[in-house]
Amino acid sequence: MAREPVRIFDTTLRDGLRNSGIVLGLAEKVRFARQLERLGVDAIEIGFGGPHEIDSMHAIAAAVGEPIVIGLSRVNRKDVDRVLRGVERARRPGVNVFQPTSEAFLAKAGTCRERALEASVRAVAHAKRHVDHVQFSAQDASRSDTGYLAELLAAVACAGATVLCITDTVSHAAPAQFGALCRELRARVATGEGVTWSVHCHNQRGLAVANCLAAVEQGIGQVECTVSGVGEGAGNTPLEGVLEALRDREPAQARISLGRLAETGELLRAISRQEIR
Ligand SMILES: [Mn+2]
Repeated sequence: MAREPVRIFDTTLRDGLRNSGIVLGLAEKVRFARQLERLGVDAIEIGFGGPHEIDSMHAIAAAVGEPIVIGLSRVNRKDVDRVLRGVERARRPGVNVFQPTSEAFLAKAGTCRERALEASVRAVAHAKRHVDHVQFSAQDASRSDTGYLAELLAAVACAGATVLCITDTVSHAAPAQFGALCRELRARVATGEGVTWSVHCHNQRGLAVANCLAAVEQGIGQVECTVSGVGEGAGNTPLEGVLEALRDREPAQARISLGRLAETGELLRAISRQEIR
């Protein structure tokens, strides 16, 4: 059976801008989103619906045609509604609902496993009433209890999530361990047809691309990344590195225009108000 091409989810305009020192104005964000579409990415995450973002989210959503346009949301209903408004002008809108799942992050968020599971299911079900494409991301998944993760991911899939994302938020994972986590979760969580698994890694230890490759080898179908790996600290998984690592899996790159890769990085450098490392 032919393998599906790995989907590329670009979060330069959301996670890439967060605490990275890079500032883009509205016109620059729209220009960059259009370039991502020309490049051929499958999904573009554009913001979290904050008050200073809503105008740019509307403008980007209206400017993009083919890629799924995604807003990031916490699990509370008010946030989901705000993000839904942010992406409402997109031809293919989507919501990415995230919930911390490790003990450390649950405690920091003042919640517990049971309440987090209930809130996640409610948020996914609510988003699903408005858009088809609903992703759920388990934040700090690589430091979370695997049994709890499996239970939570099964519950949100049942509530309508179409993408399940395993994250390495604090750059805790190493490739063998991360690949094993992906394998175990895929084995334990029964998902229906049409559910895609995704990974979102950070690069503090320089392992983001290696972790993503280990995940893809376990059948993960989507990788989240940023152009030039921009992001907080050492940044996110660099798009360029992912494409290089997946080069031998032919269909993975079929939709990405490699000729446009360098010009995409150059455009980001040109429109950023701060030098990119
Ligand atoms: Mn992140």
